[in-house]
Amino acid sequence: MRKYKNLFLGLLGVFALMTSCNNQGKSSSGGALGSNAADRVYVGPGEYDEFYAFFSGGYTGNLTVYGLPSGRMFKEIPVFSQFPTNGYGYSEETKPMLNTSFGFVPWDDSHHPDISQTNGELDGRWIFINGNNTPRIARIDLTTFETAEIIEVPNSAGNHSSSFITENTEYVVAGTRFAVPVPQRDMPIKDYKGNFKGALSFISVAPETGRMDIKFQLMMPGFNYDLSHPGRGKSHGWFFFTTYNTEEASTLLEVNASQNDKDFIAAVNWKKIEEYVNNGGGTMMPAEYAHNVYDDDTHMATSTMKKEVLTVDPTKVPGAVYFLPTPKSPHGCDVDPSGEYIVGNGKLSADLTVHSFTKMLAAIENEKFDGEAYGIPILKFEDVLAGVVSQPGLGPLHTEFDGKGNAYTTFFISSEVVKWKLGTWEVLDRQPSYYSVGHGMIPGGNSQKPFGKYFVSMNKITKDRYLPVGPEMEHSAQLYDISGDKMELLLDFPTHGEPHYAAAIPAEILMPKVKKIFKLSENKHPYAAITPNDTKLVRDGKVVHVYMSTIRSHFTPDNIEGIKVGDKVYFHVTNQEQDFDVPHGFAMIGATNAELLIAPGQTKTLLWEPKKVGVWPFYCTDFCSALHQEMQGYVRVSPA
Ligand code: CUK
Ligand code: CUA
Repeated sequence: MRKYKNLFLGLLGVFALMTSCNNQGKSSSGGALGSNAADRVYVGPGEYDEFYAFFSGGYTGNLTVYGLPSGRMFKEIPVFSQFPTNGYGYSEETKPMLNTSFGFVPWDDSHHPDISQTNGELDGRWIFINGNNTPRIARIDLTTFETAEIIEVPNSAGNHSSSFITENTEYVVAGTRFAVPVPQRDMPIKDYKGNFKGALSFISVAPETGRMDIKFQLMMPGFNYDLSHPGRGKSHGWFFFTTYNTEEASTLLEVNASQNDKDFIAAVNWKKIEEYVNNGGGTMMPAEYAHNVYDDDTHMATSTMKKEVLTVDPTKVPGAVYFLPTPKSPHGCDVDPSGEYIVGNGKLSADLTVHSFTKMLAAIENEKFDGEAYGIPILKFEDVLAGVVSQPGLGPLHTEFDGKGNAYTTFFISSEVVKWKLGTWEVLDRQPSYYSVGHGMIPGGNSQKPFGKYFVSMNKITKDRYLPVGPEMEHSAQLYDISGDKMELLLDFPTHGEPHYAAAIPAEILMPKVKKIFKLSENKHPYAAITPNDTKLVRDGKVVHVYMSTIRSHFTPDNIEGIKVGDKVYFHVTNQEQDFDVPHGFAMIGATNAELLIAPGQTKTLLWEPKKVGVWPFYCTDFCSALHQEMQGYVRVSPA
């Protein structure tokens, strides 16, 4: 333990040194800039990028869309956070998306996007992302780039080892970072050990609709489940989770946690558990969680509160769960495209540990056990080990694969990306990252078929890379060309929020699926104004519904009378345009929510509660035509 402590302090020292070195004023481009870098990232006016890249927004709670190789940002997709730009989470239609068992939670911390797959290859139907803080998983529809569904994950806290998907998108998997009492109750924190649980949730995804449902929760010992990855190919049917704090300390000061020389990678045979629950296994337990679904036809979200969840005790399903000892607080848990290698990045270890799936099966078969933890067999380290990448850098976090037999691991502390060979474990190349890289990403790197042309590093520290903008900077990504033997740095570009992870897909797969308008004729919104005759004002007590239409360059109706102080006025605005990229906005003076941005064919609703007598204007916020400034109207508000 003392030895280990010294290593830890040593790592911190190196980190301090590194950051202080980087602090010496303006850097150059930072070493090996690829030749013709500008040409290789330049996407000319009117040209398209080769890849769509989706970056998690971290503490923005959202997801941003970039083009690669240009590094241009195309969109921010609101997911877990209210978004004034288009009224998400403010409009009546989208508010239910942010319901949880804790009430309305209009913010989260999103970490890991993952794109849906068919037969282990990216299919571009949906992208999933986790809400880390108030545990939730979201599904974004990649035909509309809108959040289609959010499911809360009960019995969890710090939904971090999420949201990774199996190779046919059978499941999106969520693992709890914080172990908690299950069910939640008032108990002494010091009694954590042996009493808290770590829920690993297997959320089924309906093949056609994508609809999510918690199939079962595996109630694991109270470790911290940090990251996860599905098996693929030969290991399809298994899921792997890194753990830390297997000491189960309630305070993670270094003296308490990290005592164990090795933590675990938990290997879960989900197919076996699926069979067990399909045959009536498991225990239904009370659990409140919200399930929110956005309907593209009505353009409305509904929120349902669920009351129970199926839980599984891993010791009741023999052969379903094993622990693979892995040195020192492994963070990333990455499975190579063949499904054979499971890379455990022990962030406090000097080496990279790679386990073999084949050897794991043999060790299970031959009962090569090294004791057990809470009834779960621990496999012998030597019997599952495929190899070790020896001292490649400091602070390994995450590994990606190029599909050509190479792996790329990010090193937070030594601030670099290291390329090494699967099977021989030799280091082939290294490039610095500026600075302190977290995840890396290769398009399709989470699938059986990566597109190993680019590697993107997502860096935590941006100082001295861009014009300073005060003490707070956006994070930064760097694009490397990895098509040759050596990685070549091509480009820096700022990202938005904290992009923990990203996922990318070739534009040629996704672009043909993208919707350009919503068909007005298919608009099933109950308050839609599809034809000019549908616009009207309907009063029901103090509630007023305004069925309003908007089309260049007019709102109908645009002079509204008969409204009184204290009314609740719902403006249901239908955009009757049927041309690509002609949205209209709607903003009302004194509205305490936000504006609306209404896509062609869509209906959105703003609630306005007038407080003052007078004649009050509204207008279109999106410059839509030469007569944009003429898109305006008045509401007369009379005394109550
Ligand atoms: S991550 Cu979430 S703490 Cu290494 Cu996947 Cu950044
Ligand atoms: Cu409609 Cu501006």
